[in-house]
Amino acid sequence: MSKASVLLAALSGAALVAAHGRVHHIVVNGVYYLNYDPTSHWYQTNPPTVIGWRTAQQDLGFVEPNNFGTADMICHIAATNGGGHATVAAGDKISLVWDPVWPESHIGPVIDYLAACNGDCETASKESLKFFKIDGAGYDKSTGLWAADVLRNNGNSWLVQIPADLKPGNYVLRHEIIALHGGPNLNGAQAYPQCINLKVTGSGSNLPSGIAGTSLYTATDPGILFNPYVSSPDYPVPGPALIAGAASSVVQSTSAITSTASATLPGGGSPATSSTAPATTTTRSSTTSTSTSKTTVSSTTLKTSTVQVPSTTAAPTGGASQSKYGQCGGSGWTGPTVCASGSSCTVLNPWYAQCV
Ligand SMILES: [Cu+2]
Repeated sequence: MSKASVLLAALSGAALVAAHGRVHHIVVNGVYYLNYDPTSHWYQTNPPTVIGWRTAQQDLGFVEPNNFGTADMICHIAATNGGGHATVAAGDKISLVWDPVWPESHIGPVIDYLAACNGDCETASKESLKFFKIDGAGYDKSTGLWAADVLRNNGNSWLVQIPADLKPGNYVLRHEIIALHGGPNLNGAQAYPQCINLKVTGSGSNLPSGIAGTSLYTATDPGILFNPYVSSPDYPVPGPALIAGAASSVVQSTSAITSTASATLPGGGSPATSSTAPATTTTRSSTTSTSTSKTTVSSTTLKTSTVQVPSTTAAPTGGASQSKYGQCGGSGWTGPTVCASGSSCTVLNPWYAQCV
């Protein structure tokens, strides 16, 4: 391999890492919990024990509709149980903070599910989890915003409320953005599910019934195979109905961080190692401090960022042309770059060009 092709390979790898996104951390009542980080933990010999499920999606990518019926749809690609959990009270609101900033082009819904683990979520079989929908926001005609826009405008975070009457116990929170920029085409939508282990406390008795993660959606659901490029779209949020009493979302706000915590192990202990800080490419740090009447707590949160280096778009392989609203370019794209008549290839961002 020449030096130039080695460099190109390295650059395209960097671009893949920079694309899309994942939940970087959550904030519960001011307490910061690191989530699983596929861009760094995957490569570490002793990654920190975190509340999030480990996945094989190091490129921060997505599950495509062709795979909606497979186990990859439950908690993302080749997911395995998170090693610990966070404790929340029924009725608490949890802030799920994404990184990097969600791309403006990736319009779509934000949806949250819970599933009871019937034991420790750290060892539950993902195939046995039965998910029920606790919120699901799509397109808001009054504001002209998609839920993904609201998320980005809300400090790149989404606020989820645990039902106040939920039966105490261990639950997997399945949080998801579905990007619809390719939605007009079959298999064009992109699901970004993220799973986090929660121990829910309280005195409620409500345990809604749910369905398997492999049964949430199909590739041809009206909210999956959907053209968002119309004015004021009538968008049906896909998946099962919301549980009784649930709203499409709570009013969004961000959550100040007042302290950090490690994931709690099954049985209540703390992880032996304390390497909770994000590793590798830490380029910026910010210190937040919050005063209360009793005490002053300060904590330092580290934000990872990755240099975004899009690679050049590969040349088309043949005479095939892309249909309107289909992808026609972007980093790593090897499909058609010529658009069907009546549309032209428009670059939305370094990772995505579309026939519009
Ligand atoms: Cu993307």
